[in-house]
Amino acid sequence: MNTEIILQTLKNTFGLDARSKVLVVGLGVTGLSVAHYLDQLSLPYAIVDSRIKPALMAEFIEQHPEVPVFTGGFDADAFNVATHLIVSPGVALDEPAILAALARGAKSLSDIDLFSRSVTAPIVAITGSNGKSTVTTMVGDMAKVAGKKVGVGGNLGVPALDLITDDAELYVLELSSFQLERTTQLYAAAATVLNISADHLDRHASVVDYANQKQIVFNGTGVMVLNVDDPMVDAMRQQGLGRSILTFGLNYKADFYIAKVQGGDYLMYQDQRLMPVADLPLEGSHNVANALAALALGVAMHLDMASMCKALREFKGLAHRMQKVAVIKEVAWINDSKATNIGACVAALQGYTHPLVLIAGGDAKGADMLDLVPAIKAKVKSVILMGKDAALIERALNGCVPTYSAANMQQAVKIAAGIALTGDSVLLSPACASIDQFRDYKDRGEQFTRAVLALSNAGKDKPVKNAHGKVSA
Ligand code: UMA
Ligand code: ADP
Repeated sequence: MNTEIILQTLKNTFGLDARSKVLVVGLGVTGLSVAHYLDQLSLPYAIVDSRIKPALMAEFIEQHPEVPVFTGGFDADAFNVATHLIVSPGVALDEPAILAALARGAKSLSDIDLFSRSVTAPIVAITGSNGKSTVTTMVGDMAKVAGKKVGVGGNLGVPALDLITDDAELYVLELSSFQLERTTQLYAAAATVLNISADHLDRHASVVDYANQKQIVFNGTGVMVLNVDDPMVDAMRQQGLGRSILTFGLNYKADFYIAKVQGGDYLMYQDQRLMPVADLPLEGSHNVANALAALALGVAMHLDMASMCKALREFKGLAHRMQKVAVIKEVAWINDSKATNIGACVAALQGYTHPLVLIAGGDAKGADMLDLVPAIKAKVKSVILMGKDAALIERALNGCVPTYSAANMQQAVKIAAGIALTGDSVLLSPACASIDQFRDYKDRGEQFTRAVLALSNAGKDKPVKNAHGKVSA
């Protein structure tokens, strides 16, 4: 890191220097990465977290005994003196303490702002409701196969600021709507909104508001990659005045599309045949769309086509996304725990042509579960519901398929084992967030996997339905 240049840039861009009172809001992995970054620049700061004992606090205090840390609420005094707030994505920007500080003249910036103003290598930025992690990983793999030194992270896991290295030639960032809504300085060389479906409506006022936050990804100049199958994304071409456009689509002719050539389906770039769809190792048409998006971003960054196709052929897929856990007595058990919204669950269901038992439910995050009904009606023979908003889904389904309720994942798997017949699949694709019952989606997927692997013949007894279609297992 060239600290001198970065310090100058921070001063010019944000008015931030050693005299500023910087308040890092949230002591999670983002807050820690910001702290580490400020340490490297010898800029002072304080940290605030509304939890009494954030998980990373002990480690932080041990390493930074001199840094003021306020926990157990948003300390008014800390906010009153702050000139700059660096707010973690999980903290809502309409927290009263934050609004008061901004009204008093404090500036708000994000870890992504700091990152973008500190690196010289180009940034590929990927957002959307679903497929972000998959496409981010695909583009990262493509760059690696092409021999580039690439940093891959953001919402995917490793915070952007922790990716900074002097020899990086490219950064590939997955960005959430929360990260984008607080970012003004991204300037990505290539950017995409993969798709828009209702998500995080507990934090955004409406789908339109959520889509508006997503299109912040296109600020600046470079290439914008647009999904022509998605009307809300396609409409964003009007916003990207400073950007050239590359398009992808499964249903319409785009720059990157699918064509039948001599009886086989091919991934195409304009008139160029790239590779057979059958060579893609991932299931589901949504993953074909993801591959097209990744190719478009790679072309925007001038990666060579042979390396990109090789990376796609070798792509293993990510855990908890349509992951086959086991086949037991000719029933396939699929872990799609990362389906935390309706769009992801619908995409999963669309890929099926044989009978399906679905395990769904959790925290709906304000989404309208009626949007789930047509796909369930078309593809699913029974639904096992669990979690905080199970009743919302049950009400939306209104008896169009049999439903069962489960108190926990072990029970859900046991019920599914009792219902599924030879040739069926059992799919965990909850359409909801996991936090009401699990640590996170990984914990949910792991509990599912453990329960499936522990299935015994004794656990496969048929469940008994009561008069309301509920089951006692
Ligand atoms: N906190 C408060 N007050 C609040 C909310 C949170 O003090 O009102 C504190 C918590 O006590 C905790 C800290 O903030 O100590 C956590 O901060 P955070 O929630 O912003 O989470 P991080 O650990 O910094 O992780 C974040 C992303 N988390 C969220 O956006 C919720 C991670 O995405 C991301 O990987 C990481 O930054 C690195 O960029 C996770 C996620 O669930 C995977 N993202 C959502 C999604 O994909 O749907 C958006
Ligand atoms: P994100 O990072 O946006 O959450 P992931 O790649 O982690 O995306 O996938 C999350 C969920 O969305 C998984 O259930 C996956 O099967 C599904 N999914 C992946 N790509 C798409 C897509 N293009 N459209 C709809 N659903 C998708």
